[in-house]
Amino acid sequence: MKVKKYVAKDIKEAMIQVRNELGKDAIIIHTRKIRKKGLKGILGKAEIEILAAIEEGTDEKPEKKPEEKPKEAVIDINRMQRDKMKSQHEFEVLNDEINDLKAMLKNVLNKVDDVNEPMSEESLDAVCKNMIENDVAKPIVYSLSNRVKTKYEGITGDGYKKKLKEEIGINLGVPYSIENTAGQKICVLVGPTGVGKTTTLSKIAARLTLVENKSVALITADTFRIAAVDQLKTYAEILGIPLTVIYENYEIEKAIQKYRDKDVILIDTAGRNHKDVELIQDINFLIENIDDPDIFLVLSMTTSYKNLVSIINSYKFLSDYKLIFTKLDESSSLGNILNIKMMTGKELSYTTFGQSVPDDIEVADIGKITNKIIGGLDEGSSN
Ligand SMILES: Nc1nc2c(ncn2[C@@H]2O[C@H](COP(=O)(O)OP(=O)(O)OP(=O)(O)O)[C@@H](O)[C@H]2O)c(=O)[nH]1
Ligand SMILES: [Mg+2]
Repeated sequence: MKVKKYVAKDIKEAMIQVRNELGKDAIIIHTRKIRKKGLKGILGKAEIEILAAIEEGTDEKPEKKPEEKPKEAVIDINRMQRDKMKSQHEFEVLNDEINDLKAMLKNVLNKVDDVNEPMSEESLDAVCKNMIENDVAKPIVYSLSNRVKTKYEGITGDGYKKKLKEEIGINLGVPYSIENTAGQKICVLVGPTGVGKTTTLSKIAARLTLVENKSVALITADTFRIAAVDQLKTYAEILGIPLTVIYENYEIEKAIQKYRDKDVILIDTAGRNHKDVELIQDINFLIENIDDPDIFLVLSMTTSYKNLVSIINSYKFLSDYKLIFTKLDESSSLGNILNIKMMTGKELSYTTFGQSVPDDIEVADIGKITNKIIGGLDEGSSN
């Protein structure tokens, strides 16, 4: 018996080879689909391998070429194919399986590409690095980033950045503004020396008077510096609003009584060295004479994180207060706004970004602050 193996691109071609070489009496021993080795073989088209045999002594002469006897050749092939229906069916099943495998492999490769393409880890690190660069405290960066990664599994690139921005926005909260609150408001500005309390108070007074049409009165308890009263008197005169100077804490009650009819009473205090605990706590004697005050702790963006933490600690005795951040124009990063907001849990209110009264103030713009903290997104106008 003569046995021979044939390889062709499909069964039809293989059978023609068998018939041409071994004749029409050839027996098919087995057929199978084969692939070349390696990735090319996996992804490329499979070939058909046929093992055929012919009894020695039988007419081995190949038939004439199919082109010469096309009808007979076709009939032959059909017969042989019918004989081997079972094998062919197996081919088809195998073929389907291979196609499925190919599709699966392609899918897996695509997925690998998806993960690698934006180099997600790198882009996550870049956003975090940017936040750290913008002075956001590392534990806050890690915590926010992890929160986003946990909430939105597998998030990367711009999507991650957007969600992180949203998370920062949530943590910064909705800022408080005096003009949006009903009833009489008595606001006291406190904070370290030279941070911009008097200037900010003048800006708020101007906004309320000129833009919001509110009736406003000013009280200053800052008689530490001779110029302090004059500074506020000037703004009060320009705005056409009353100003009362108090020299002792207890006088505040009477002064407030005087302005019963006003929508807003703004009270300025002397800047205090936050390391002088006694001096700082003196503010309590003023506050305890005020019914339901809105206290604003004024902090400058030019103060270091370490000092801001120390200031916050020295004002711990205040049961509640809002945060005002000044001098954003003098700071290249706004990370400390997020740090202090998250550390204290107190409401944000205004930010100021220049010396000009009344222009350089706004109710904290969370979008702008967030963009500046994250970096790489549109930053808006202030500073
Ligand atoms: N660049 C910049 N300067 C500001 C801003 N706000 C206030 N200043 C300036 O900071 C300086 C101090 O401002 P004040 O309003 O007197 O500060 P203060 O906290 O009242 O100071 P004390 O009453 O002495 O504690 C002034 O020169 C202001 O013009 C701001 O947002 N940006
Ligand atoms: Mg002042």
